[in-house]
Amino acid sequence: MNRVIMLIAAQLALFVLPAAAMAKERIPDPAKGWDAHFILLMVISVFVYLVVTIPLLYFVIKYRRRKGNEVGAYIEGNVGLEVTWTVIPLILIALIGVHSWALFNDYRTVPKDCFEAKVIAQQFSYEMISPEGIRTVNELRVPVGPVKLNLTSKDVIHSFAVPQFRVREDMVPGRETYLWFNAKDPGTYEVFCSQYCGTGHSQMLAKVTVLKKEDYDAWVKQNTSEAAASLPPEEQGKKLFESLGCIGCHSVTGDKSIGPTVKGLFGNKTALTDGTEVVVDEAFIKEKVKNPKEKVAKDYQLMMQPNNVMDTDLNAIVAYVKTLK
Ligand SMILES: [Cu+2]
Repeated sequence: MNRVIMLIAAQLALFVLPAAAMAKERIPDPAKGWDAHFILLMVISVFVYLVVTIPLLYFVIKYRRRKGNEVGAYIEGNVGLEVTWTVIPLILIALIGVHSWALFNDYRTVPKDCFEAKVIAQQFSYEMISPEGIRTVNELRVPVGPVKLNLTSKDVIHSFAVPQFRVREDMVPGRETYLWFNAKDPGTYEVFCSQYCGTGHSQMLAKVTVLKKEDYDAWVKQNTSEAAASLPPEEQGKKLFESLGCIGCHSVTGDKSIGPTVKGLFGNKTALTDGTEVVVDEAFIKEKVKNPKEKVAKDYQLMMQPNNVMDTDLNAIVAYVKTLK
C-alpha cells in the first residue's frame, strides 16, 4: 500500500516537473532528469525554509517577553498539527527518494544499441578509440544518439566529466568504468578531468564532437582508408606523438608545458638538471622515450614514465620531431 502511495507521489512529481518530457521518449535523457531533480530539491527546500522561518519570526515578535516575570502558557499538544508536520515531510522525503531512485536508474542503465567507444586517460591527455578502431587524442567523435564510454587510466585516477551532459565518472588504473549520455544535438561539448591528477590536471581538457550520422560515417570512411594507405614517416610520427599522449606534456608550438616543447628542439643543445648540456639527436630522443629517468631537462620535473615503443615507431617519431623547426 505504501509503495502504491509512493509511486503515485512520484508520478505526480514527474508530471509537474520538466522530467515529464523524458517519460514519453523511448531513450531517457538523464541530463534533463538531473535538472528536474535540482528544481525538485530547490522547490522543496525553499518551501520548508519559508514554512519554518516566517512563523518563527512572527512568533518571536508576537510572544516576546514584555514585562518582568511573564511566564508562557502551558500547551498540552495538538494532535492535528503533529500529524500534519509529520506526514507532509514524509511525503516530501518519499518524493525525493523515489525521484532519485528513478533518475539513478536511468543514469546507470545503458540503453540498448548504444554507440560504444573507449577512453584511456594518462597524465595529461585522453586517448579515444572509436568502435571502428580509430584513435584520436583529446577529441571524441560520436554520432547523434545515446553514447556509452568505457573508461580506464594508464597511471593515476582521473575523472571524465562532461558538464553539458551532466556526467562524471572516475577513470581508475586497472579497472574499467563506464558512463553513458544522450547526445541529442550535434555540436561540441567540453570535457574536463575532475579528479586532481598532477601538475597538468588543469590542462587535461578535451572535447566531445557530436556529428550527424552521415557526417560521422564520412569521418570514419576517411580515417580508415587513410590509415590503410601507408603514410610517410613524419605523418606516422605525428599520429604516434598524439596517440601515445606525448603531446599531453610536450607542445609542438613552442609553448612551455609540463615538459619542454619539441619545437626547435632537434639538433640543438639543451640544458639538463645535472648542469650539463646535451645535443638533441636521434639517439637522445630514442633513449629519452624508452628511459626518461636519465637526463631530465633543466627547470622541469621528471613526470614521464618509461615507454615500450617499437623501433619503427621511434624512427617515425624522430622524423616528426625533425620537422618541428
Ligand atoms: Cu586527470
